[in-house]
Amino acid sequence: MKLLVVNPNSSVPMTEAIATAARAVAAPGSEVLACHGAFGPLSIEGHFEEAFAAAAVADQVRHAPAHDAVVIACFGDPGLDAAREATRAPVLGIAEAAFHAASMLATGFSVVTTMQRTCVIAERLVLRYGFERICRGIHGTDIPVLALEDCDKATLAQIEAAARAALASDRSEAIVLGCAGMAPLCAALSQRLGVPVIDGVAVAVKFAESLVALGLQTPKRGDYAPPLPKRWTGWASHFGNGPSDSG
Ligand code: 5HY
Repeated sequence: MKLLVVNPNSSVPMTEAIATAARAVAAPGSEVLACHGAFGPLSIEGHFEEAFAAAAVADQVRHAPAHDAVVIACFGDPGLDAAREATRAPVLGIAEAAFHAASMLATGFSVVTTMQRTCVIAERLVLRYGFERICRGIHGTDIPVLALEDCDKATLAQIEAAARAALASDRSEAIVLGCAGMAPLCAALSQRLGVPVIDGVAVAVKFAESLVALGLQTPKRGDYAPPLPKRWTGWASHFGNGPSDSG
């Protein structure tokens, strides 16, 4: 199968790290096609940036080569619904996948993420996906997303400490990593913490493989029907059908 892994931010090093994490767990028959947004911020740490990231995801999926499934590798799951309109392949966001995995392992989990200001994005996803009864806490570390590109021992120690504090204060038994850029740290954190530490990139890859193996696809009717044909204008004119208007 061909698995399209989209990094919604435009960081090349982070895209490479995400691709490595995906390939580390992908089945022998799975080819990982990694890409990143053709435009937008180098990292996504707020609502304004996420708006452009969602458009970048939709752009990548709409114009992607043939694929069997899509993983959106950013913890805000930006553009998830738009991507599901744009393809019949299953589309998984790493936050949604990670929450589901945590719910199969523990009665309660905590999220440890990057900037405090992004916690509200995770809080809204917990409510959207229906995990408010078992997500017992969401904790920011104020570690910038791009600081994870060359994560040093101090950063790893800071995330570990935040996870320990979350497990204790929330009375939870699993940790969800709240950033795709944390994927390379998952194994070390799992070993240090002694509880399930869930990286949404890896989980989304395996869930996607399962859906494809079961022949399950996104229904192209109703809520996820393809976008209606119409003319688009300006820089987004290439999304439209019919004579473009560059005005
Ligand atoms: C991510 N931002 O996974 C999120 C993390 C966050 O650029 N990739 C990003 O804090 O929302």
